[in-house]
Amino acid sequence: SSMPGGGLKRSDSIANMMPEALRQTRYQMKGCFQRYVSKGRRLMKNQQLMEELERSVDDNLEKTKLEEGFLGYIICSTQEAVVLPPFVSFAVRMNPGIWEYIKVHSADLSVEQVTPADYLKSKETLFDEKWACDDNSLEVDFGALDLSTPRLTLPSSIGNGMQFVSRFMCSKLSGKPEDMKPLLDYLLTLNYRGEKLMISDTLDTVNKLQTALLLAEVFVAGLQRNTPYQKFEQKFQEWGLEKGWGDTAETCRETLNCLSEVLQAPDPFNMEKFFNRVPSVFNIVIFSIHGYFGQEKVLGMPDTGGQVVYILDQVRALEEELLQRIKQQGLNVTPKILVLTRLIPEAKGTKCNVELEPVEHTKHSSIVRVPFKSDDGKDLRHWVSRFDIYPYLERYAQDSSVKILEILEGKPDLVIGNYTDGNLVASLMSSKLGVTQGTIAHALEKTKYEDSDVKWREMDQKYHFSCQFTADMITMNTSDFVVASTYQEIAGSKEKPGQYESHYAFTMPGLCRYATGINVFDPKFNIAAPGADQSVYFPFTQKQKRLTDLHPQIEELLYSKEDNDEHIGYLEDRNKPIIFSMARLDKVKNITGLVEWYGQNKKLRELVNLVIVGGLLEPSQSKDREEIEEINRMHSLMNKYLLKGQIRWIKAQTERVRNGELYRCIADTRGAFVQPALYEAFGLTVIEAMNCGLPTFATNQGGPAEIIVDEVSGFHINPLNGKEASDKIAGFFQKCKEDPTCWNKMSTAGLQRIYECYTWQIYATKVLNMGSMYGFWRTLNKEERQAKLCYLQMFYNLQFRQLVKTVPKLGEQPAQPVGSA
Ligand code: UDP
Ligand code: LCN
Repeated sequence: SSMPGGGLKRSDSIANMMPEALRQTRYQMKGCFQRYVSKGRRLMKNQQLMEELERSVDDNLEKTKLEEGFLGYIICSTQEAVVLPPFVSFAVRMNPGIWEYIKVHSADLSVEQVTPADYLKSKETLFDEKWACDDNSLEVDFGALDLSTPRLTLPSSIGNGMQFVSRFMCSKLSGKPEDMKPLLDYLLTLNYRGEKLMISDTLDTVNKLQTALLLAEVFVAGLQRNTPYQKFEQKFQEWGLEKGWGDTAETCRETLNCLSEVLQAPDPFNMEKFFNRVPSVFNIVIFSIHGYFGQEKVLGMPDTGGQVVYILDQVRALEEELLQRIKQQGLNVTPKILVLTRLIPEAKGTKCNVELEPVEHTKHSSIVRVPFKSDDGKDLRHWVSRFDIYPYLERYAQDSSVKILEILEGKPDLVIGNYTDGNLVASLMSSKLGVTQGTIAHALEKTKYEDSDVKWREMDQKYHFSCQFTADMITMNTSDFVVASTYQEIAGSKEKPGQYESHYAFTMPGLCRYATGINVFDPKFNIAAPGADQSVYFPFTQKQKRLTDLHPQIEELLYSKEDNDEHIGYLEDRNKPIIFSMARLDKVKNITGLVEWYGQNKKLRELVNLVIVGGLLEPSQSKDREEIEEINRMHSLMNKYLLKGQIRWIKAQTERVRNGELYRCIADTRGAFVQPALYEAFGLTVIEAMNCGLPTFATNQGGPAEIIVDEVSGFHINPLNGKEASDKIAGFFQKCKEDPTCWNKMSTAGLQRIYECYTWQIYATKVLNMGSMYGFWRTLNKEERQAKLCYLQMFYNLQFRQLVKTVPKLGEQPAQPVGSA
């Protein structure tokens, strides 16, 4: 049985089993290790290790034996190895989240298990030897401060934090009645603007509380189920019970019973159920700082993509869920959700220069924009790339706090950050105000660029990863809970480490070594997948809701013959189904890859047309370096494969309502959506397409691999194997031609998958439950938490602030975008 986050039990550790395995194939292994060390010092990745293992054996039978044996398995599970002759150190990952570091002597094949820090030191030697050897280089170990935080142990449980927190709470509170004291103390703090909720100060012992609960439960059980709370409010007050138990006799009875059960002998089910009802969250602040954040004309602006869509939908869903809960709690309270972003005076036709804007389709939620300030106290006028934003954040945290306290007339109950900048500001605010904090990071930049940690110096001028990764470490460790969209975002897959997991132990030579950064077995990690706005993305079959007014425009967009500023290319044969893709024209989105696959696949070209929405159409129109390259590539592919007549390329479309209808019009052609990204953190477009009933082919690299069950609710495609991917698509359309029910089946199965797992309603329920559960959880280890916050505060001050000084303040002039990766 392995222990989480690295250490294995001595008896079955790799280091323990390896010598025997090495002995069995000693001769071949010596050859293999000789190869590893022959090129001198270097960092080797998994693929290289495998290749050289293979090359070191001539005999095919021996080769198979070796690869299928235990050693082959270890090397296959090694993410990377540091070669410092005569030693080779391996970072082995046998299972998601579980790492072991071993050092092998290449000549005598002796094996030693080493700590993550020792492994990192060898790695640093390759990049900055002096710093690696310095005993007093900065080493940070956030894990050292989590002495009593329980950990999950099974990789399969990662991302189910809440469920485990509920169990841990039970064991912590079990036993003598005094052990329940923390829960009582917590309930005594509940209030709305000073007005007590649930229990009054008279119930100051667990015993008194239990008695009151019993009396009240017996009483409400005798009433008509739907008797309104007001009818027996008086009675409750006599027992020391305040508002918040429920709106009717029946809901009150359930809540009372739940707490009675918990107090008698806590069990995770009742614990969770009780906390899902506790009135503790009314006001929420969500940070999404870097612009452009707005409700119209912002998509397609630099650094603006899924995050904006996600937050607007999230706010609507959270507000709806809050209203429903408040009603059920029998309270007359108006919840508020504020989305805090940056005010940009030079707004380029967007509303990003407007201070306060209500969120559409909500009653009580608004966007609040607070400007960045320059050193002389003036408002910063221009957009600043998310990579250059660090110098403005601390001041922003102060200014936005003032604004928030003013609007809410008090503290929020929950703050949620998005992306590095939003999370950092959320951390500063939650530490200062003592508020529960959740973090969300749709994309952690560290994993997007290979070796961006050890090679940080090379990239720092352009990307300022020294600031970004430091900030990410601070926020992940400050936060009470983390909301991830998928399992792979946290802990990857069997083959590939997750985004958070890659922050477990890493080093930035010359800057800081993270002996433990963040451990994915921490119960703070939770999966709550977003959905798509179902009023915009609904099935093509819902005829009465279809936006037929938009059909002439969409008809023009898809089928007119002439090129113009909006689109180029045309579709000769209207009778063919359309395969459709829509994304920002970034390299990772791999839209040009799809165009090339299509160009090269004769069969696919016979069967379907291709429609692309994304980017701008001419290189001269774009400022983004990466986008310019992709635009040029689109043109050259269209020429090379003579695609005109079969492809339509439409520039980025910013109207989501029309986009919804566009997906449905594609479904009318009995087409499909294709998401070919080299890597996709989540993939909102996949969810949108499936909601419209469009069969979907999506990358197997990242989130979509989890959203879609291959061949059941859609298809996985391997973006690194275009031939295989395009054959798979062609195969489906060929089959549909022979048996049209095939298409309908896939369409329906996709929708079913969405309704079961990917709706905003499911999301909102989960996130509000987190706010409530972790709000209590954070009170249980106060001293330890406090100690960790002190450590983090020191790190912020001594490290982060210094790094920020290296970032030029670019916001005073119109910026040249770095290229949004
Ligand atoms: N989108 C859009 N117009 C475009 C390209 C994308 O409206 O031209 C929307 C798309 O519908 C989706 C979001 O932008 O809601 C992109 O989210 P996704 O997760 O697919 O990618 P991201 O841009 O966040 O990496
Ligand atoms: C989240 C996204 O979805 C991307 O579109 C952004 O580029 C990234 O965050 C940074 O805002």
